[in-house]
Amino acid sequence: MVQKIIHIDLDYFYAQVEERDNPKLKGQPVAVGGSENRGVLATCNYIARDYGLHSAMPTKLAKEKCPHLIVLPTNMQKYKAASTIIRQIFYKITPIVEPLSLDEAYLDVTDVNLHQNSATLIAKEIKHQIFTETQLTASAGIAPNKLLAKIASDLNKPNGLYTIRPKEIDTFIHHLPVSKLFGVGHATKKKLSSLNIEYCHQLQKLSLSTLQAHFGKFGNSLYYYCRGMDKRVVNPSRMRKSISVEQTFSSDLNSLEACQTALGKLYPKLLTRISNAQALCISSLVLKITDNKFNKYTLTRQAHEASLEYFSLLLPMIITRTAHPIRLLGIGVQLSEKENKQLSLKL
Ligand code: TTP
Ligand code: CA
Repeated sequence: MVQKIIHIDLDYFYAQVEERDNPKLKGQPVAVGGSENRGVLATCNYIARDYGLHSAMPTKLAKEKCPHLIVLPTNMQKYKAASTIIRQIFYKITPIVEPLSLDEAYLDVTDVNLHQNSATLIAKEIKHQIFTETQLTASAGIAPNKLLAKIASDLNKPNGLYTIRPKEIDTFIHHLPVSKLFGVGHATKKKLSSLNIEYCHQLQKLSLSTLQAHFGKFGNSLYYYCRGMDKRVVNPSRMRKSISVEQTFSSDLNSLEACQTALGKLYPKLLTRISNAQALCISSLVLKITDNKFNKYTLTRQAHEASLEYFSLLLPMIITRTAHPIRLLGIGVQLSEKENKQLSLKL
């Protein structure tokens, strides 16, 4: 039985909400984010993207690239209000909704008896309802699985809609860059490019055992993903248990001071991820390191908020566990199951 999955993703979400609420911003490059003094962009509209601007770019650099950029502070209350309306629209279509963040969700519409069960027409209707009720545009991807639905929603952004039918999968996947596959980040991409692999059809030539040898458990997923296959189901009860960010450094870090500097750069990225997640409570902070001998260490401490001060305090405790330089640093938070409590953030 073929699944019908829709992935919906609002366009330049925070900035679009700001544009909607202040029509004077229309036609101008607009970003939402922190101040020029050490802040980063949460996002920016497509006019600003034409200048090379993107999420997580330091605001100072963004202003250099686009001097007439309008940078607005985040207003989470407004984004959460829009998100609530959007989710209600999803739940009117099906209970099988898996929200990924405030502005993104998967819907399994395999058994939805609307529009003669055409997932494309259902997606059109969802886009239409979102626009009618929030005046915001969304992009939709429609495909037989989560992997392809998410890739498809990105193809005609903004205000896009793209359907991949079962018989189109082979052609579609053939020339897809491997970097588009779920879970392929910077490190995996680099490793694949050292094997001269850039596109899925090249990845398809590697056997399952070769992929497992290079990428461990993820090699198994890669084997199926590069064929456009994905067995993951839309999980309506899925709640994020943790949020983290990590960085592998091009040259190893040799001192606590260097690690503290790296921590200072990672921390704002963690905060933006936390603020974009579903509202749950923080139960602990997690630090992890990998040294240049590939020894891994993790430190977890109970906490109800993510603060740079506490991460900085914990850092020496984990660093001293190894005598070797550090190649990877990660920080994160574990979330408890309790819902409806405010996330506590120290910005
Ligand atoms: P995204 O869906 O990744 O981006 P977007 O909606 O701004 O743009 P598009 O989907 O059209 O490419 O993220 C949704 C919101 O999450 C975004 O509007 C702001 C927030 N966000 C951050 O705060 N920091 C980040 O690094 C990212 C990627 C997103
Ligand atoms: Ca989005």
